Amino acid sequence: MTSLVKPQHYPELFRRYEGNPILTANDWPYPVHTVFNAGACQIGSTTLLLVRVEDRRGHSHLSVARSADGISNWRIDAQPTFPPDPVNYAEEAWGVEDARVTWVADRQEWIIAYTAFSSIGPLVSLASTVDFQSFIRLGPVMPPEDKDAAIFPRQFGGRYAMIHRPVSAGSSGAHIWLSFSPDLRHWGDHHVLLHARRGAWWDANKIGLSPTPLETPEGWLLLYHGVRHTPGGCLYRLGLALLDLEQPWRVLRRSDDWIFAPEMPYERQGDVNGVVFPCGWILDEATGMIRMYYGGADSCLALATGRLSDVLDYLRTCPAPPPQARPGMTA
Ligand code: BMA
Repeated sequence: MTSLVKPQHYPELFRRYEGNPILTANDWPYPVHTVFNAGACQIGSTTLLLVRVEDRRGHSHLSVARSADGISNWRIDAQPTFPPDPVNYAEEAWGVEDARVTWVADRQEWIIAYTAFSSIGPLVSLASTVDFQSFIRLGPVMPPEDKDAAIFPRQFGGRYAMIHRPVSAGSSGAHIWLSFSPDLRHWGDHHVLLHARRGAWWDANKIGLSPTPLETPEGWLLLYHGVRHTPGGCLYRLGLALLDLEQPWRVLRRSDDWIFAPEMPYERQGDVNGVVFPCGWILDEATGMIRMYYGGADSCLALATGRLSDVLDYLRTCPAPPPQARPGMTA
């Protein structure tokens, strides 16, 4: 299978690493079916990925991979780092998936938002860690169906903020929501942050956050996925938005176009064809380069890099959406 013809006239904000995929099941020290959709963070000179690993039952766990350059020579934990614990946490009966990792400075710990796949649907759970060896579960924080969650690294007006994506039966779409909490356990002030568009749009009907929001001088940078249903199956593509730094419920910009989409064979063909799914990205402050780690076709892990200044330049050309509802108001 060959890759798509590369469009000439669109900006290439994120360039694929030519050695992709960077990690596959064959790299794992124990038998696994697939590895994909990794959260990512930088700890000193080490890049750490919290990788979703699926076994042959179809259940997922999370495992840590570490690298000095963020590209190669990954050191992978010999055992699952964060296996599901269905005995104590029934909501993890069918596995844990798609971690987003945030350093929360006022707590001096990492908060991991992940999907717990319960027997009545996926929901959002949180856990904390300081070393990615031992973890404290905070338990489920959103009922099913809800996923694609991440915590902001700092508080707003004395409250933590979380982006997530609830789905309700019979709804007119699955939208990205923002909620607040005084303690990371009790969440409220729910309101819609970004609506899925309708009709022919690439991000019609179903959207969700991709990596953890990234703080930039111009606002919180969001990368989100839109799911397009086609006769040939779903297409998961990525778009951008920018939120106000102090009032993150205010959407300053949103791209009309998708900026990254399945093109290469390892993105177009796998367990789920046509999927690019980042859960982590890392900004290198010294070079201004972002490393985006993404799952390809639910079957491997890949890397693409982009310059933050190019992304922000591009967003400045994107439309400012109409004003959103404020916290305390539902949409
Ligand atoms: C989404 C999530 C992702 C997955 C994607 C494509 O709903 O479950 O983990 O990569 O579907 O299958």
